[in-house]
Amino acid sequence: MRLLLFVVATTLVLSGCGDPTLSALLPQGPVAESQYWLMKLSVSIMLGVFFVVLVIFTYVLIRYRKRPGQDGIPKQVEGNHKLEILWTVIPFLLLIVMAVPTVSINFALAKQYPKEEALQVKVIGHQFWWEFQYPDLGITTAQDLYIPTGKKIQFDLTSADVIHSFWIPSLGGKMDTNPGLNNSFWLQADKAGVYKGKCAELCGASHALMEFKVVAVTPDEFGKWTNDYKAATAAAPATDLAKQGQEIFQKSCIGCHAVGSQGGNLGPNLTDVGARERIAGILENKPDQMAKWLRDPQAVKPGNKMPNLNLEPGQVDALVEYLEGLKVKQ
Ligand SMILES: [Cu+2]
Repeated sequence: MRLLLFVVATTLVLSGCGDPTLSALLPQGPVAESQYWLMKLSVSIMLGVFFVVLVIFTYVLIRYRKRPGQDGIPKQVEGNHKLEILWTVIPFLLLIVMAVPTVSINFALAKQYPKEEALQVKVIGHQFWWEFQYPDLGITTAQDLYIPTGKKIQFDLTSADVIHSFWIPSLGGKMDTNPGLNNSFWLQADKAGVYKGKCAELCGASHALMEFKVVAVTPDEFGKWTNDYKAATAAAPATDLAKQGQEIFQKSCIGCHAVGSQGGNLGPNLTDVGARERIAGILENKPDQMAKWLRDPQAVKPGNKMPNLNLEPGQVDALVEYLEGLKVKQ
């Protein structure tokens, strides 16, 4: 009865793991699919071996148990040639069955695609946010990674400070971003949608808050997004309050944050911050949440590099108005 309860409870808990935007067990692209296939192959082989051993073990326990009236130790057997060959050959074959697809898939996933065949994206991990550069498109953005569906994305990954790990579970396995080193791999999303990304390497106080989103759109929409993104850099603030916000931004924020190509690169590029899925990767993108972030960034994401600017309430309102207005048309 207890066992049954345990099984039911575990099933219920695990059924919560089926989020197609965040699960390696619900693959959404070819890389994730081949990795999932490898997982299934090795788990099936392991389970097969486990059950065969269990059955033989149980059979031997029962068949050769000590019976009433039996005295002394049983006949001792050693050096069975046939058995020894059998239990050497079977694991060897099983390892080959696992090794051949594992090695060939590994090589296929490590292939580097040139820009004719794949969209090139440079990923830079920062404490605690992600920078994305599209060198061939002249676009630098952060936190929301736009990609076209059905196309390979070739990543070049590095870090600006400590080791992070770039992970989009539903699109494929993770890859470390190391300071001073460049790693590369490719991923692809088959269906349009928003996939969740995580940092998978403990990198400081707000490691668990270092989230990002992958926004996969059709190739047409992606083309439109790139054009809009470039146009958005020139857009003027829509209201007087936003204009005030822009002035504050250009005095206090531009040393670290860029809009378009104007500004520093210590903090996230904010060209389309008003259109992003989240603020700082974790807060809902709403004016009150943006204000909460601006009033005290350290309270939201401890240890991040943005200082508390001690803004007056009026300045916060103006900045919120300006920043929420930074969008690319969709
Ligand atoms: Cu990290």
